[in-house]
Amino acid sequence: MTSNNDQDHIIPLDHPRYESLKYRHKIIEGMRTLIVAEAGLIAHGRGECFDYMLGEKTNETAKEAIKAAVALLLTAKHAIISVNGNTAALCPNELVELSKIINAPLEINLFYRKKGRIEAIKNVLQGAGAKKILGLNELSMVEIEELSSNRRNVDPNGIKIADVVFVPLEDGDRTEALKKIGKKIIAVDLNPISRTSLWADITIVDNIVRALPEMIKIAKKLKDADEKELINIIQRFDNKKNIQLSLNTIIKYTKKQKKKLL
Ligand code: PTJ
Repeated sequence: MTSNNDQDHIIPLDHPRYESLKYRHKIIEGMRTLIVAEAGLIAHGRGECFDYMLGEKTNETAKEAIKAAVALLLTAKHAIISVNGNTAALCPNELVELSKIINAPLEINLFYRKKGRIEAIKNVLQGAGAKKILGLNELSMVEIEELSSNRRNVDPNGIKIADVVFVPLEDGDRTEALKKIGKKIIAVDLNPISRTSLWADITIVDNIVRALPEMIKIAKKLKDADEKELINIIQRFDNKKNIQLSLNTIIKYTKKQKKKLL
């Protein structure tokens, strides 16, 4: 049995690591079509390593963070979903679906601004049904002075005015800069001790390919909840404690694997 999702790389459907290989090849294919930066392959590999140590499952700790993240997005005045190459290549449909449910626009914001990448990402998001995408018009961009990377160029109607910014698969600098100018940050990062994870207000330690469907499920449930309930969920959440629990998951999983060798 073989899959036909990638013409050059035939992954047998009964391969024990089929899912992982499928996403790996989406990233490779994304790089060929300019959606993903070359460095995105390395970032993905780093993520895979942490996912292994987490048992490749969305655990209860991540689910708690997801619930708080959705509550924060639903209570925001101007929530924005920041889209980079890896996320667009891995889960364009889920980005668009979440954006519609929580009524938060998608803004393309890249670290590596190679020519043609914004267009390629725009096309994949539009193909997934996105109607409005921010971050497309380079001439109308404004700068976030606290940030020196390319990510400083943001849409005046998007990240610039947002109170809550959702940043899946992020590099540390921007999270720190956005926090300094008073934004609330929600991150998805498989590395619980990355700078982004430590700086964010809510860190979802999970693979984006599992976290987004779970966020969509919870958003559908919480969409009509009253504000008091949502605020309660946000106030009960403690990000530092949640990160500690994620680290415990890694320790427990590693110990379990160690025991198997005894
Ligand atoms: O598309 P661009 O130009 O905006 O660039 C995007 C990348 C990802 C290349 C850029 O932001 C980057 O270099 O990021 P870093 O500093 O490598 O950080 C990426 C983080 O995402 C790391 O902590 C990884 O562990 C984590 N990560 C990688 N893949 C996944 C992930 N987290 C969740 N789900 C994943 N699938």
